[in-house]
Amino acid sequence: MGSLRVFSTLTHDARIFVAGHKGLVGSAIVRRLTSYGFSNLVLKTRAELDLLDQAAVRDFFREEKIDFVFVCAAKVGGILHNSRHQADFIYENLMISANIIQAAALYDVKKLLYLGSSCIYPKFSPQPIPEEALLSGPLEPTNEGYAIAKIAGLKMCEKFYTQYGKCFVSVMPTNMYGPNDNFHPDHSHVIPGMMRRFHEAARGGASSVTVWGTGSPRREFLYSDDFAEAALTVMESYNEPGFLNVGTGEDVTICELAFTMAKVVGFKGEIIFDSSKPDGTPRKVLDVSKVKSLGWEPQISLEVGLRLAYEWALGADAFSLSPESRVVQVPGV
Ligand code: GFB
Repeated sequence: MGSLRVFSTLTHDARIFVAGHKGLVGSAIVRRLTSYGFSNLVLKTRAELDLLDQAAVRDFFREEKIDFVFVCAAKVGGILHNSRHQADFIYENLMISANIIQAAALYDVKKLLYLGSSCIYPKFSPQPIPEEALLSGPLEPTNEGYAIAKIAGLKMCEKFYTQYGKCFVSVMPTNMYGPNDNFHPDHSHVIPGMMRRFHEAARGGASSVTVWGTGSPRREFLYSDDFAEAALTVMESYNEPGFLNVGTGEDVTICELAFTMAKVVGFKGEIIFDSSKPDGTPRKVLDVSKVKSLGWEPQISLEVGLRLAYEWALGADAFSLSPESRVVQVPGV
């Protein structure tokens, strides 16, 4: 028995491809679709379908007769990894986006949902950031490669919508966290990276733990299950060539995040801020009024979400594996 919610765009017999289903975002969408009783999901590992291979992606769409696509596959990483591998980030994300969007158009996908990211807005955008701020100023240099590729994907969807009438729409999620995140100490985003560091400090009885940057940047965080519900809402009822921001509309400083993390993980020592590490963009909280007007609201507070993510990480042994074995290549935004 699935949860109760009436769907009209997504039909229960539809073939739904979730690209990147093993990652943070894709796995949350699969959990949510499954809980609503959608069983005709098409899921492919990287070994089964290389999204960088245009011919393989075209063959896949021709053979599988896909109705709906959630594009959660992307090469992603936290601030340090992103800034040091910009060639890989621009190339892989351009290829993944172009291959999927073009093949979906060619083989008559009914609707496609593409994921951008709040970090692709200009570095100094008005706060909260409205959708109109896209391409209105210079980008944050630490993730310019990633941002250019994601902007291209978003614009491809818009242009395929206007030129060919393809219902390809996008969402612009804020920083997300949750199960199946990447807990690598250096490659990860701030929540899993910090969680790992605090966990190891607490378990090892360390007197202090180091947090990157000055602690003053502000970030907005959304639990992946809340995002998944928003993604289904947008897939159901947003039909315009464009995109919608998805976030909580509220942010905290990295310093506040660190104190909440200490509470969740049970770390009682000193927190040291290492200002030799990059801060990144000073602030990027989203204006979420448009997505909220579709009837969606986030349900999970930051502290509750951090507890859920920590429970998941402990249960999945996410901290005890060697860092290299935890590197996930296609985990969503
Ligand atoms: O999640 P994060 O790496 O990405 O967060 P961005 C970076 C912020 O957290 C910076 C601080 O201010 C860091 O100084 N920070 C503190 C840490 N401790 C840590 C830690 O242990 N690990 C990490 N990673 N940061 C990303 C983009 O920007 O936003 C990506 O680079 C992506 O492209 C993502 O799209 C959503 O929010 O700065």
